[in-house]
Amino acid sequence: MEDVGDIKVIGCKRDDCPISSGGVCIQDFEHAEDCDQAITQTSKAIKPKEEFRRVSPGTGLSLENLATMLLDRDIPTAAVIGAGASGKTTFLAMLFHRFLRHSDGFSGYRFMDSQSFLALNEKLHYADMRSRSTSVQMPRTSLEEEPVFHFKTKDKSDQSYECLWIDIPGEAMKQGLSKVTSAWHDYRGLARSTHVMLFLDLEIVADRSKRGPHVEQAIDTLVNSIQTNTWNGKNLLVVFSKSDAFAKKISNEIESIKSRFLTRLGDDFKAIEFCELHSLGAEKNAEKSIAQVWQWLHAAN
Ligand SMILES: Nc1nc2c(ncn2[C@@H]2O[C@H](COP(=O)(O)OP(=O)(O)O)[C@@H](O)[C@H]2O)c(=O)[nH]1
Ligand SMILES: [Mg+2]
Repeated sequence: MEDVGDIKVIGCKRDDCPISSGGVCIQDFEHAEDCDQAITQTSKAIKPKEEFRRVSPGTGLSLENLATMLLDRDIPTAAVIGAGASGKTTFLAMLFHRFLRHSDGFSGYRFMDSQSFLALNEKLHYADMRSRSTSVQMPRTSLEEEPVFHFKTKDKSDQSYECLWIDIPGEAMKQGLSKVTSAWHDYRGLARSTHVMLFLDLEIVADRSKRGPHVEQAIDTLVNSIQTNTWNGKNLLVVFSKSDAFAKKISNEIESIKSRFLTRLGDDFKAIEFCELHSLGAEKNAEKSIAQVWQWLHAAN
């Protein structure tokens, strides 16, 4: 159906009708444009522009903000999941920081804009402090908040890419072990996500006694999410996090975890990719993994 735009009453054919001077229709039509005496003007339909539904920058976007943004356009939306302290929030803060600091580009992309600048800046502050000391921790991502972060970047040929990130609290992994569908529905952001980025903590993977249960728990969570239709058919990126400190000695273990994922989940997800990354430590090895994450997120699906 064609959008005809707004019909506005600008006067009345009857001289005694007060509508022209801001009064009500003399024939008592609630909608004066329905009166056959009304003189109307049709304004041109306004097509919502990008600015039209812009949400204002501030702290992390709410899920309502997210819903608003998605009304206008499809934006790839990545749910970041993983056990508590696996490095999810630090990753988001450092990702933002790297783009911001390298204004001429980082891993082939330039930072353009964010509508959740302040929240990431605040997280970054903790991440920065943490990288210099061992006593400061990132503020815990609480169960109540499921903050969404917005990024806009451009590549060398000026093509722009928008994306959204949902920082899912670590508790979701524990609750995800439950096969109760309603437990999943508490995480509303998951239902809106197009991509799932699972963090596997290499600090734990490096520990022989913890490795097996950690990986199995993550796989079980994903299996349950598929059975409850939470993430079915989505693109999965398995991230081995904190690779600055823990990756080198355990490359064989990482390979066997990859096969385990493909065997258990290969048929259930549209695609599974793997990536090693670190948010703290030297930056020079980070570019390749960020480029991979960006390509994974922005590939045509
Ligand atoms: N060595 C190292 N430590 C990290 C890295 N990313 C996060 N951490 C640390 O891991 C802890 C948990 O990080 P956080 O981002 O809060 O985890 P979340 O619970 O998954 O959001 C913090 O003490 C971080 O400083 C990393 O890339 N390398
Ligand atoms: Mg967190």
